[in-house]
Amino acid sequence: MKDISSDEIKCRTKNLGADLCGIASVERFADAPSGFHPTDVVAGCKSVIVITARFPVSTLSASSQAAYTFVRNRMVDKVDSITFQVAAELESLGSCAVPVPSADPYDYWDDSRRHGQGIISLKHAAVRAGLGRMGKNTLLVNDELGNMLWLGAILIDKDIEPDPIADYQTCMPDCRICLDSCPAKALDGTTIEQGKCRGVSAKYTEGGGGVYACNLCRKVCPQHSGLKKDAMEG
Ligand code: B12
Repeated sequence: MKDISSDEIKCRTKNLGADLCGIASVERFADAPSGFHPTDVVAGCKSVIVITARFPVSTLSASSQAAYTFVRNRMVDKVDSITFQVAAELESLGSCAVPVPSADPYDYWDDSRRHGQGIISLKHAAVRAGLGRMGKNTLLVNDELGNMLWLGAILIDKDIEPDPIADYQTCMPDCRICLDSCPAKALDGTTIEQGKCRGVSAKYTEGGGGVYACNLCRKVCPQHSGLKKDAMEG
């Protein structure tokens, strides 16, 4: 099999609709919790390819939670189609390449805490692939796209040139706007209490189906659609 380069992978993901693609070597996941390390999912994993697509910002201005949910669901389809397609192509070139679901399904669920965990955490993977830093709202913040992005990843058994880790500052040191705006008080600046968040954000009705009823922690962020460079320097 011929070696596949980082540039070829990035070009292919972008042709299929990704806005950004970064690569992390598996060594960067040494601090991942047991059960959620890339090699717990694919024993021979050597690199994690992380992609992101821009989440249309206009949807934040809609008063309809169904409109936001519709866009969110289309983002799941878009990103999952890209990782599914690229993983299949990498496999046909001789790799073991496994796409990570960008939302559900996932295996781990603790009913008592209403706490779920993706097969790997995509935001931690994105940090390790140089795509941004974690904000106080526990979301990934990218300098160009802010937190308005949707992540996907492929676990692959090949060494691919990794990208440098992002070194920009995201949240302003004294900013608490996401923490104070959370109607469930689910955020503490580093983690989220999922049961509290789900209590206000996950709504299901027999007629209307499932709706994401809250997205305030991403909407109120002054950096939600990209870093305001002047503010960060001042
Ligand atoms: C379960 C889940 C949720 C849960 C928990 C969210 C969370 N912050 O973890 C709930 C229902 C609350 C949720 C809500 C939302 N979600 Co959500 N969600 C997921 C999902 C499917 C899994 C996330 C996960 O595993 N969390 C559990 C872990 C990370 O947290 P934990 O148990 O506290 O883990 C601790 C340790 O175990 C450790 N850890 C865990 N893994 C690793 C790995 C390494 C390397 C290290 C060092 C440490 C470490 O760190 C944690 C803190 O100590 C991901 C998709 C994915 N596969 O990643 C999307 C995802 C995180 N969600 C996303 C989004 C957009 C949302 C919402 C905005 C949706 C909405 N309502 O509009 C809200 C935002 C709420 C918020 N502020 O987080 C996006 C985030 C994009 C971004 N910019 O970061 C993701 C990545 C989906 C995607 N494909 O883009 N979500």
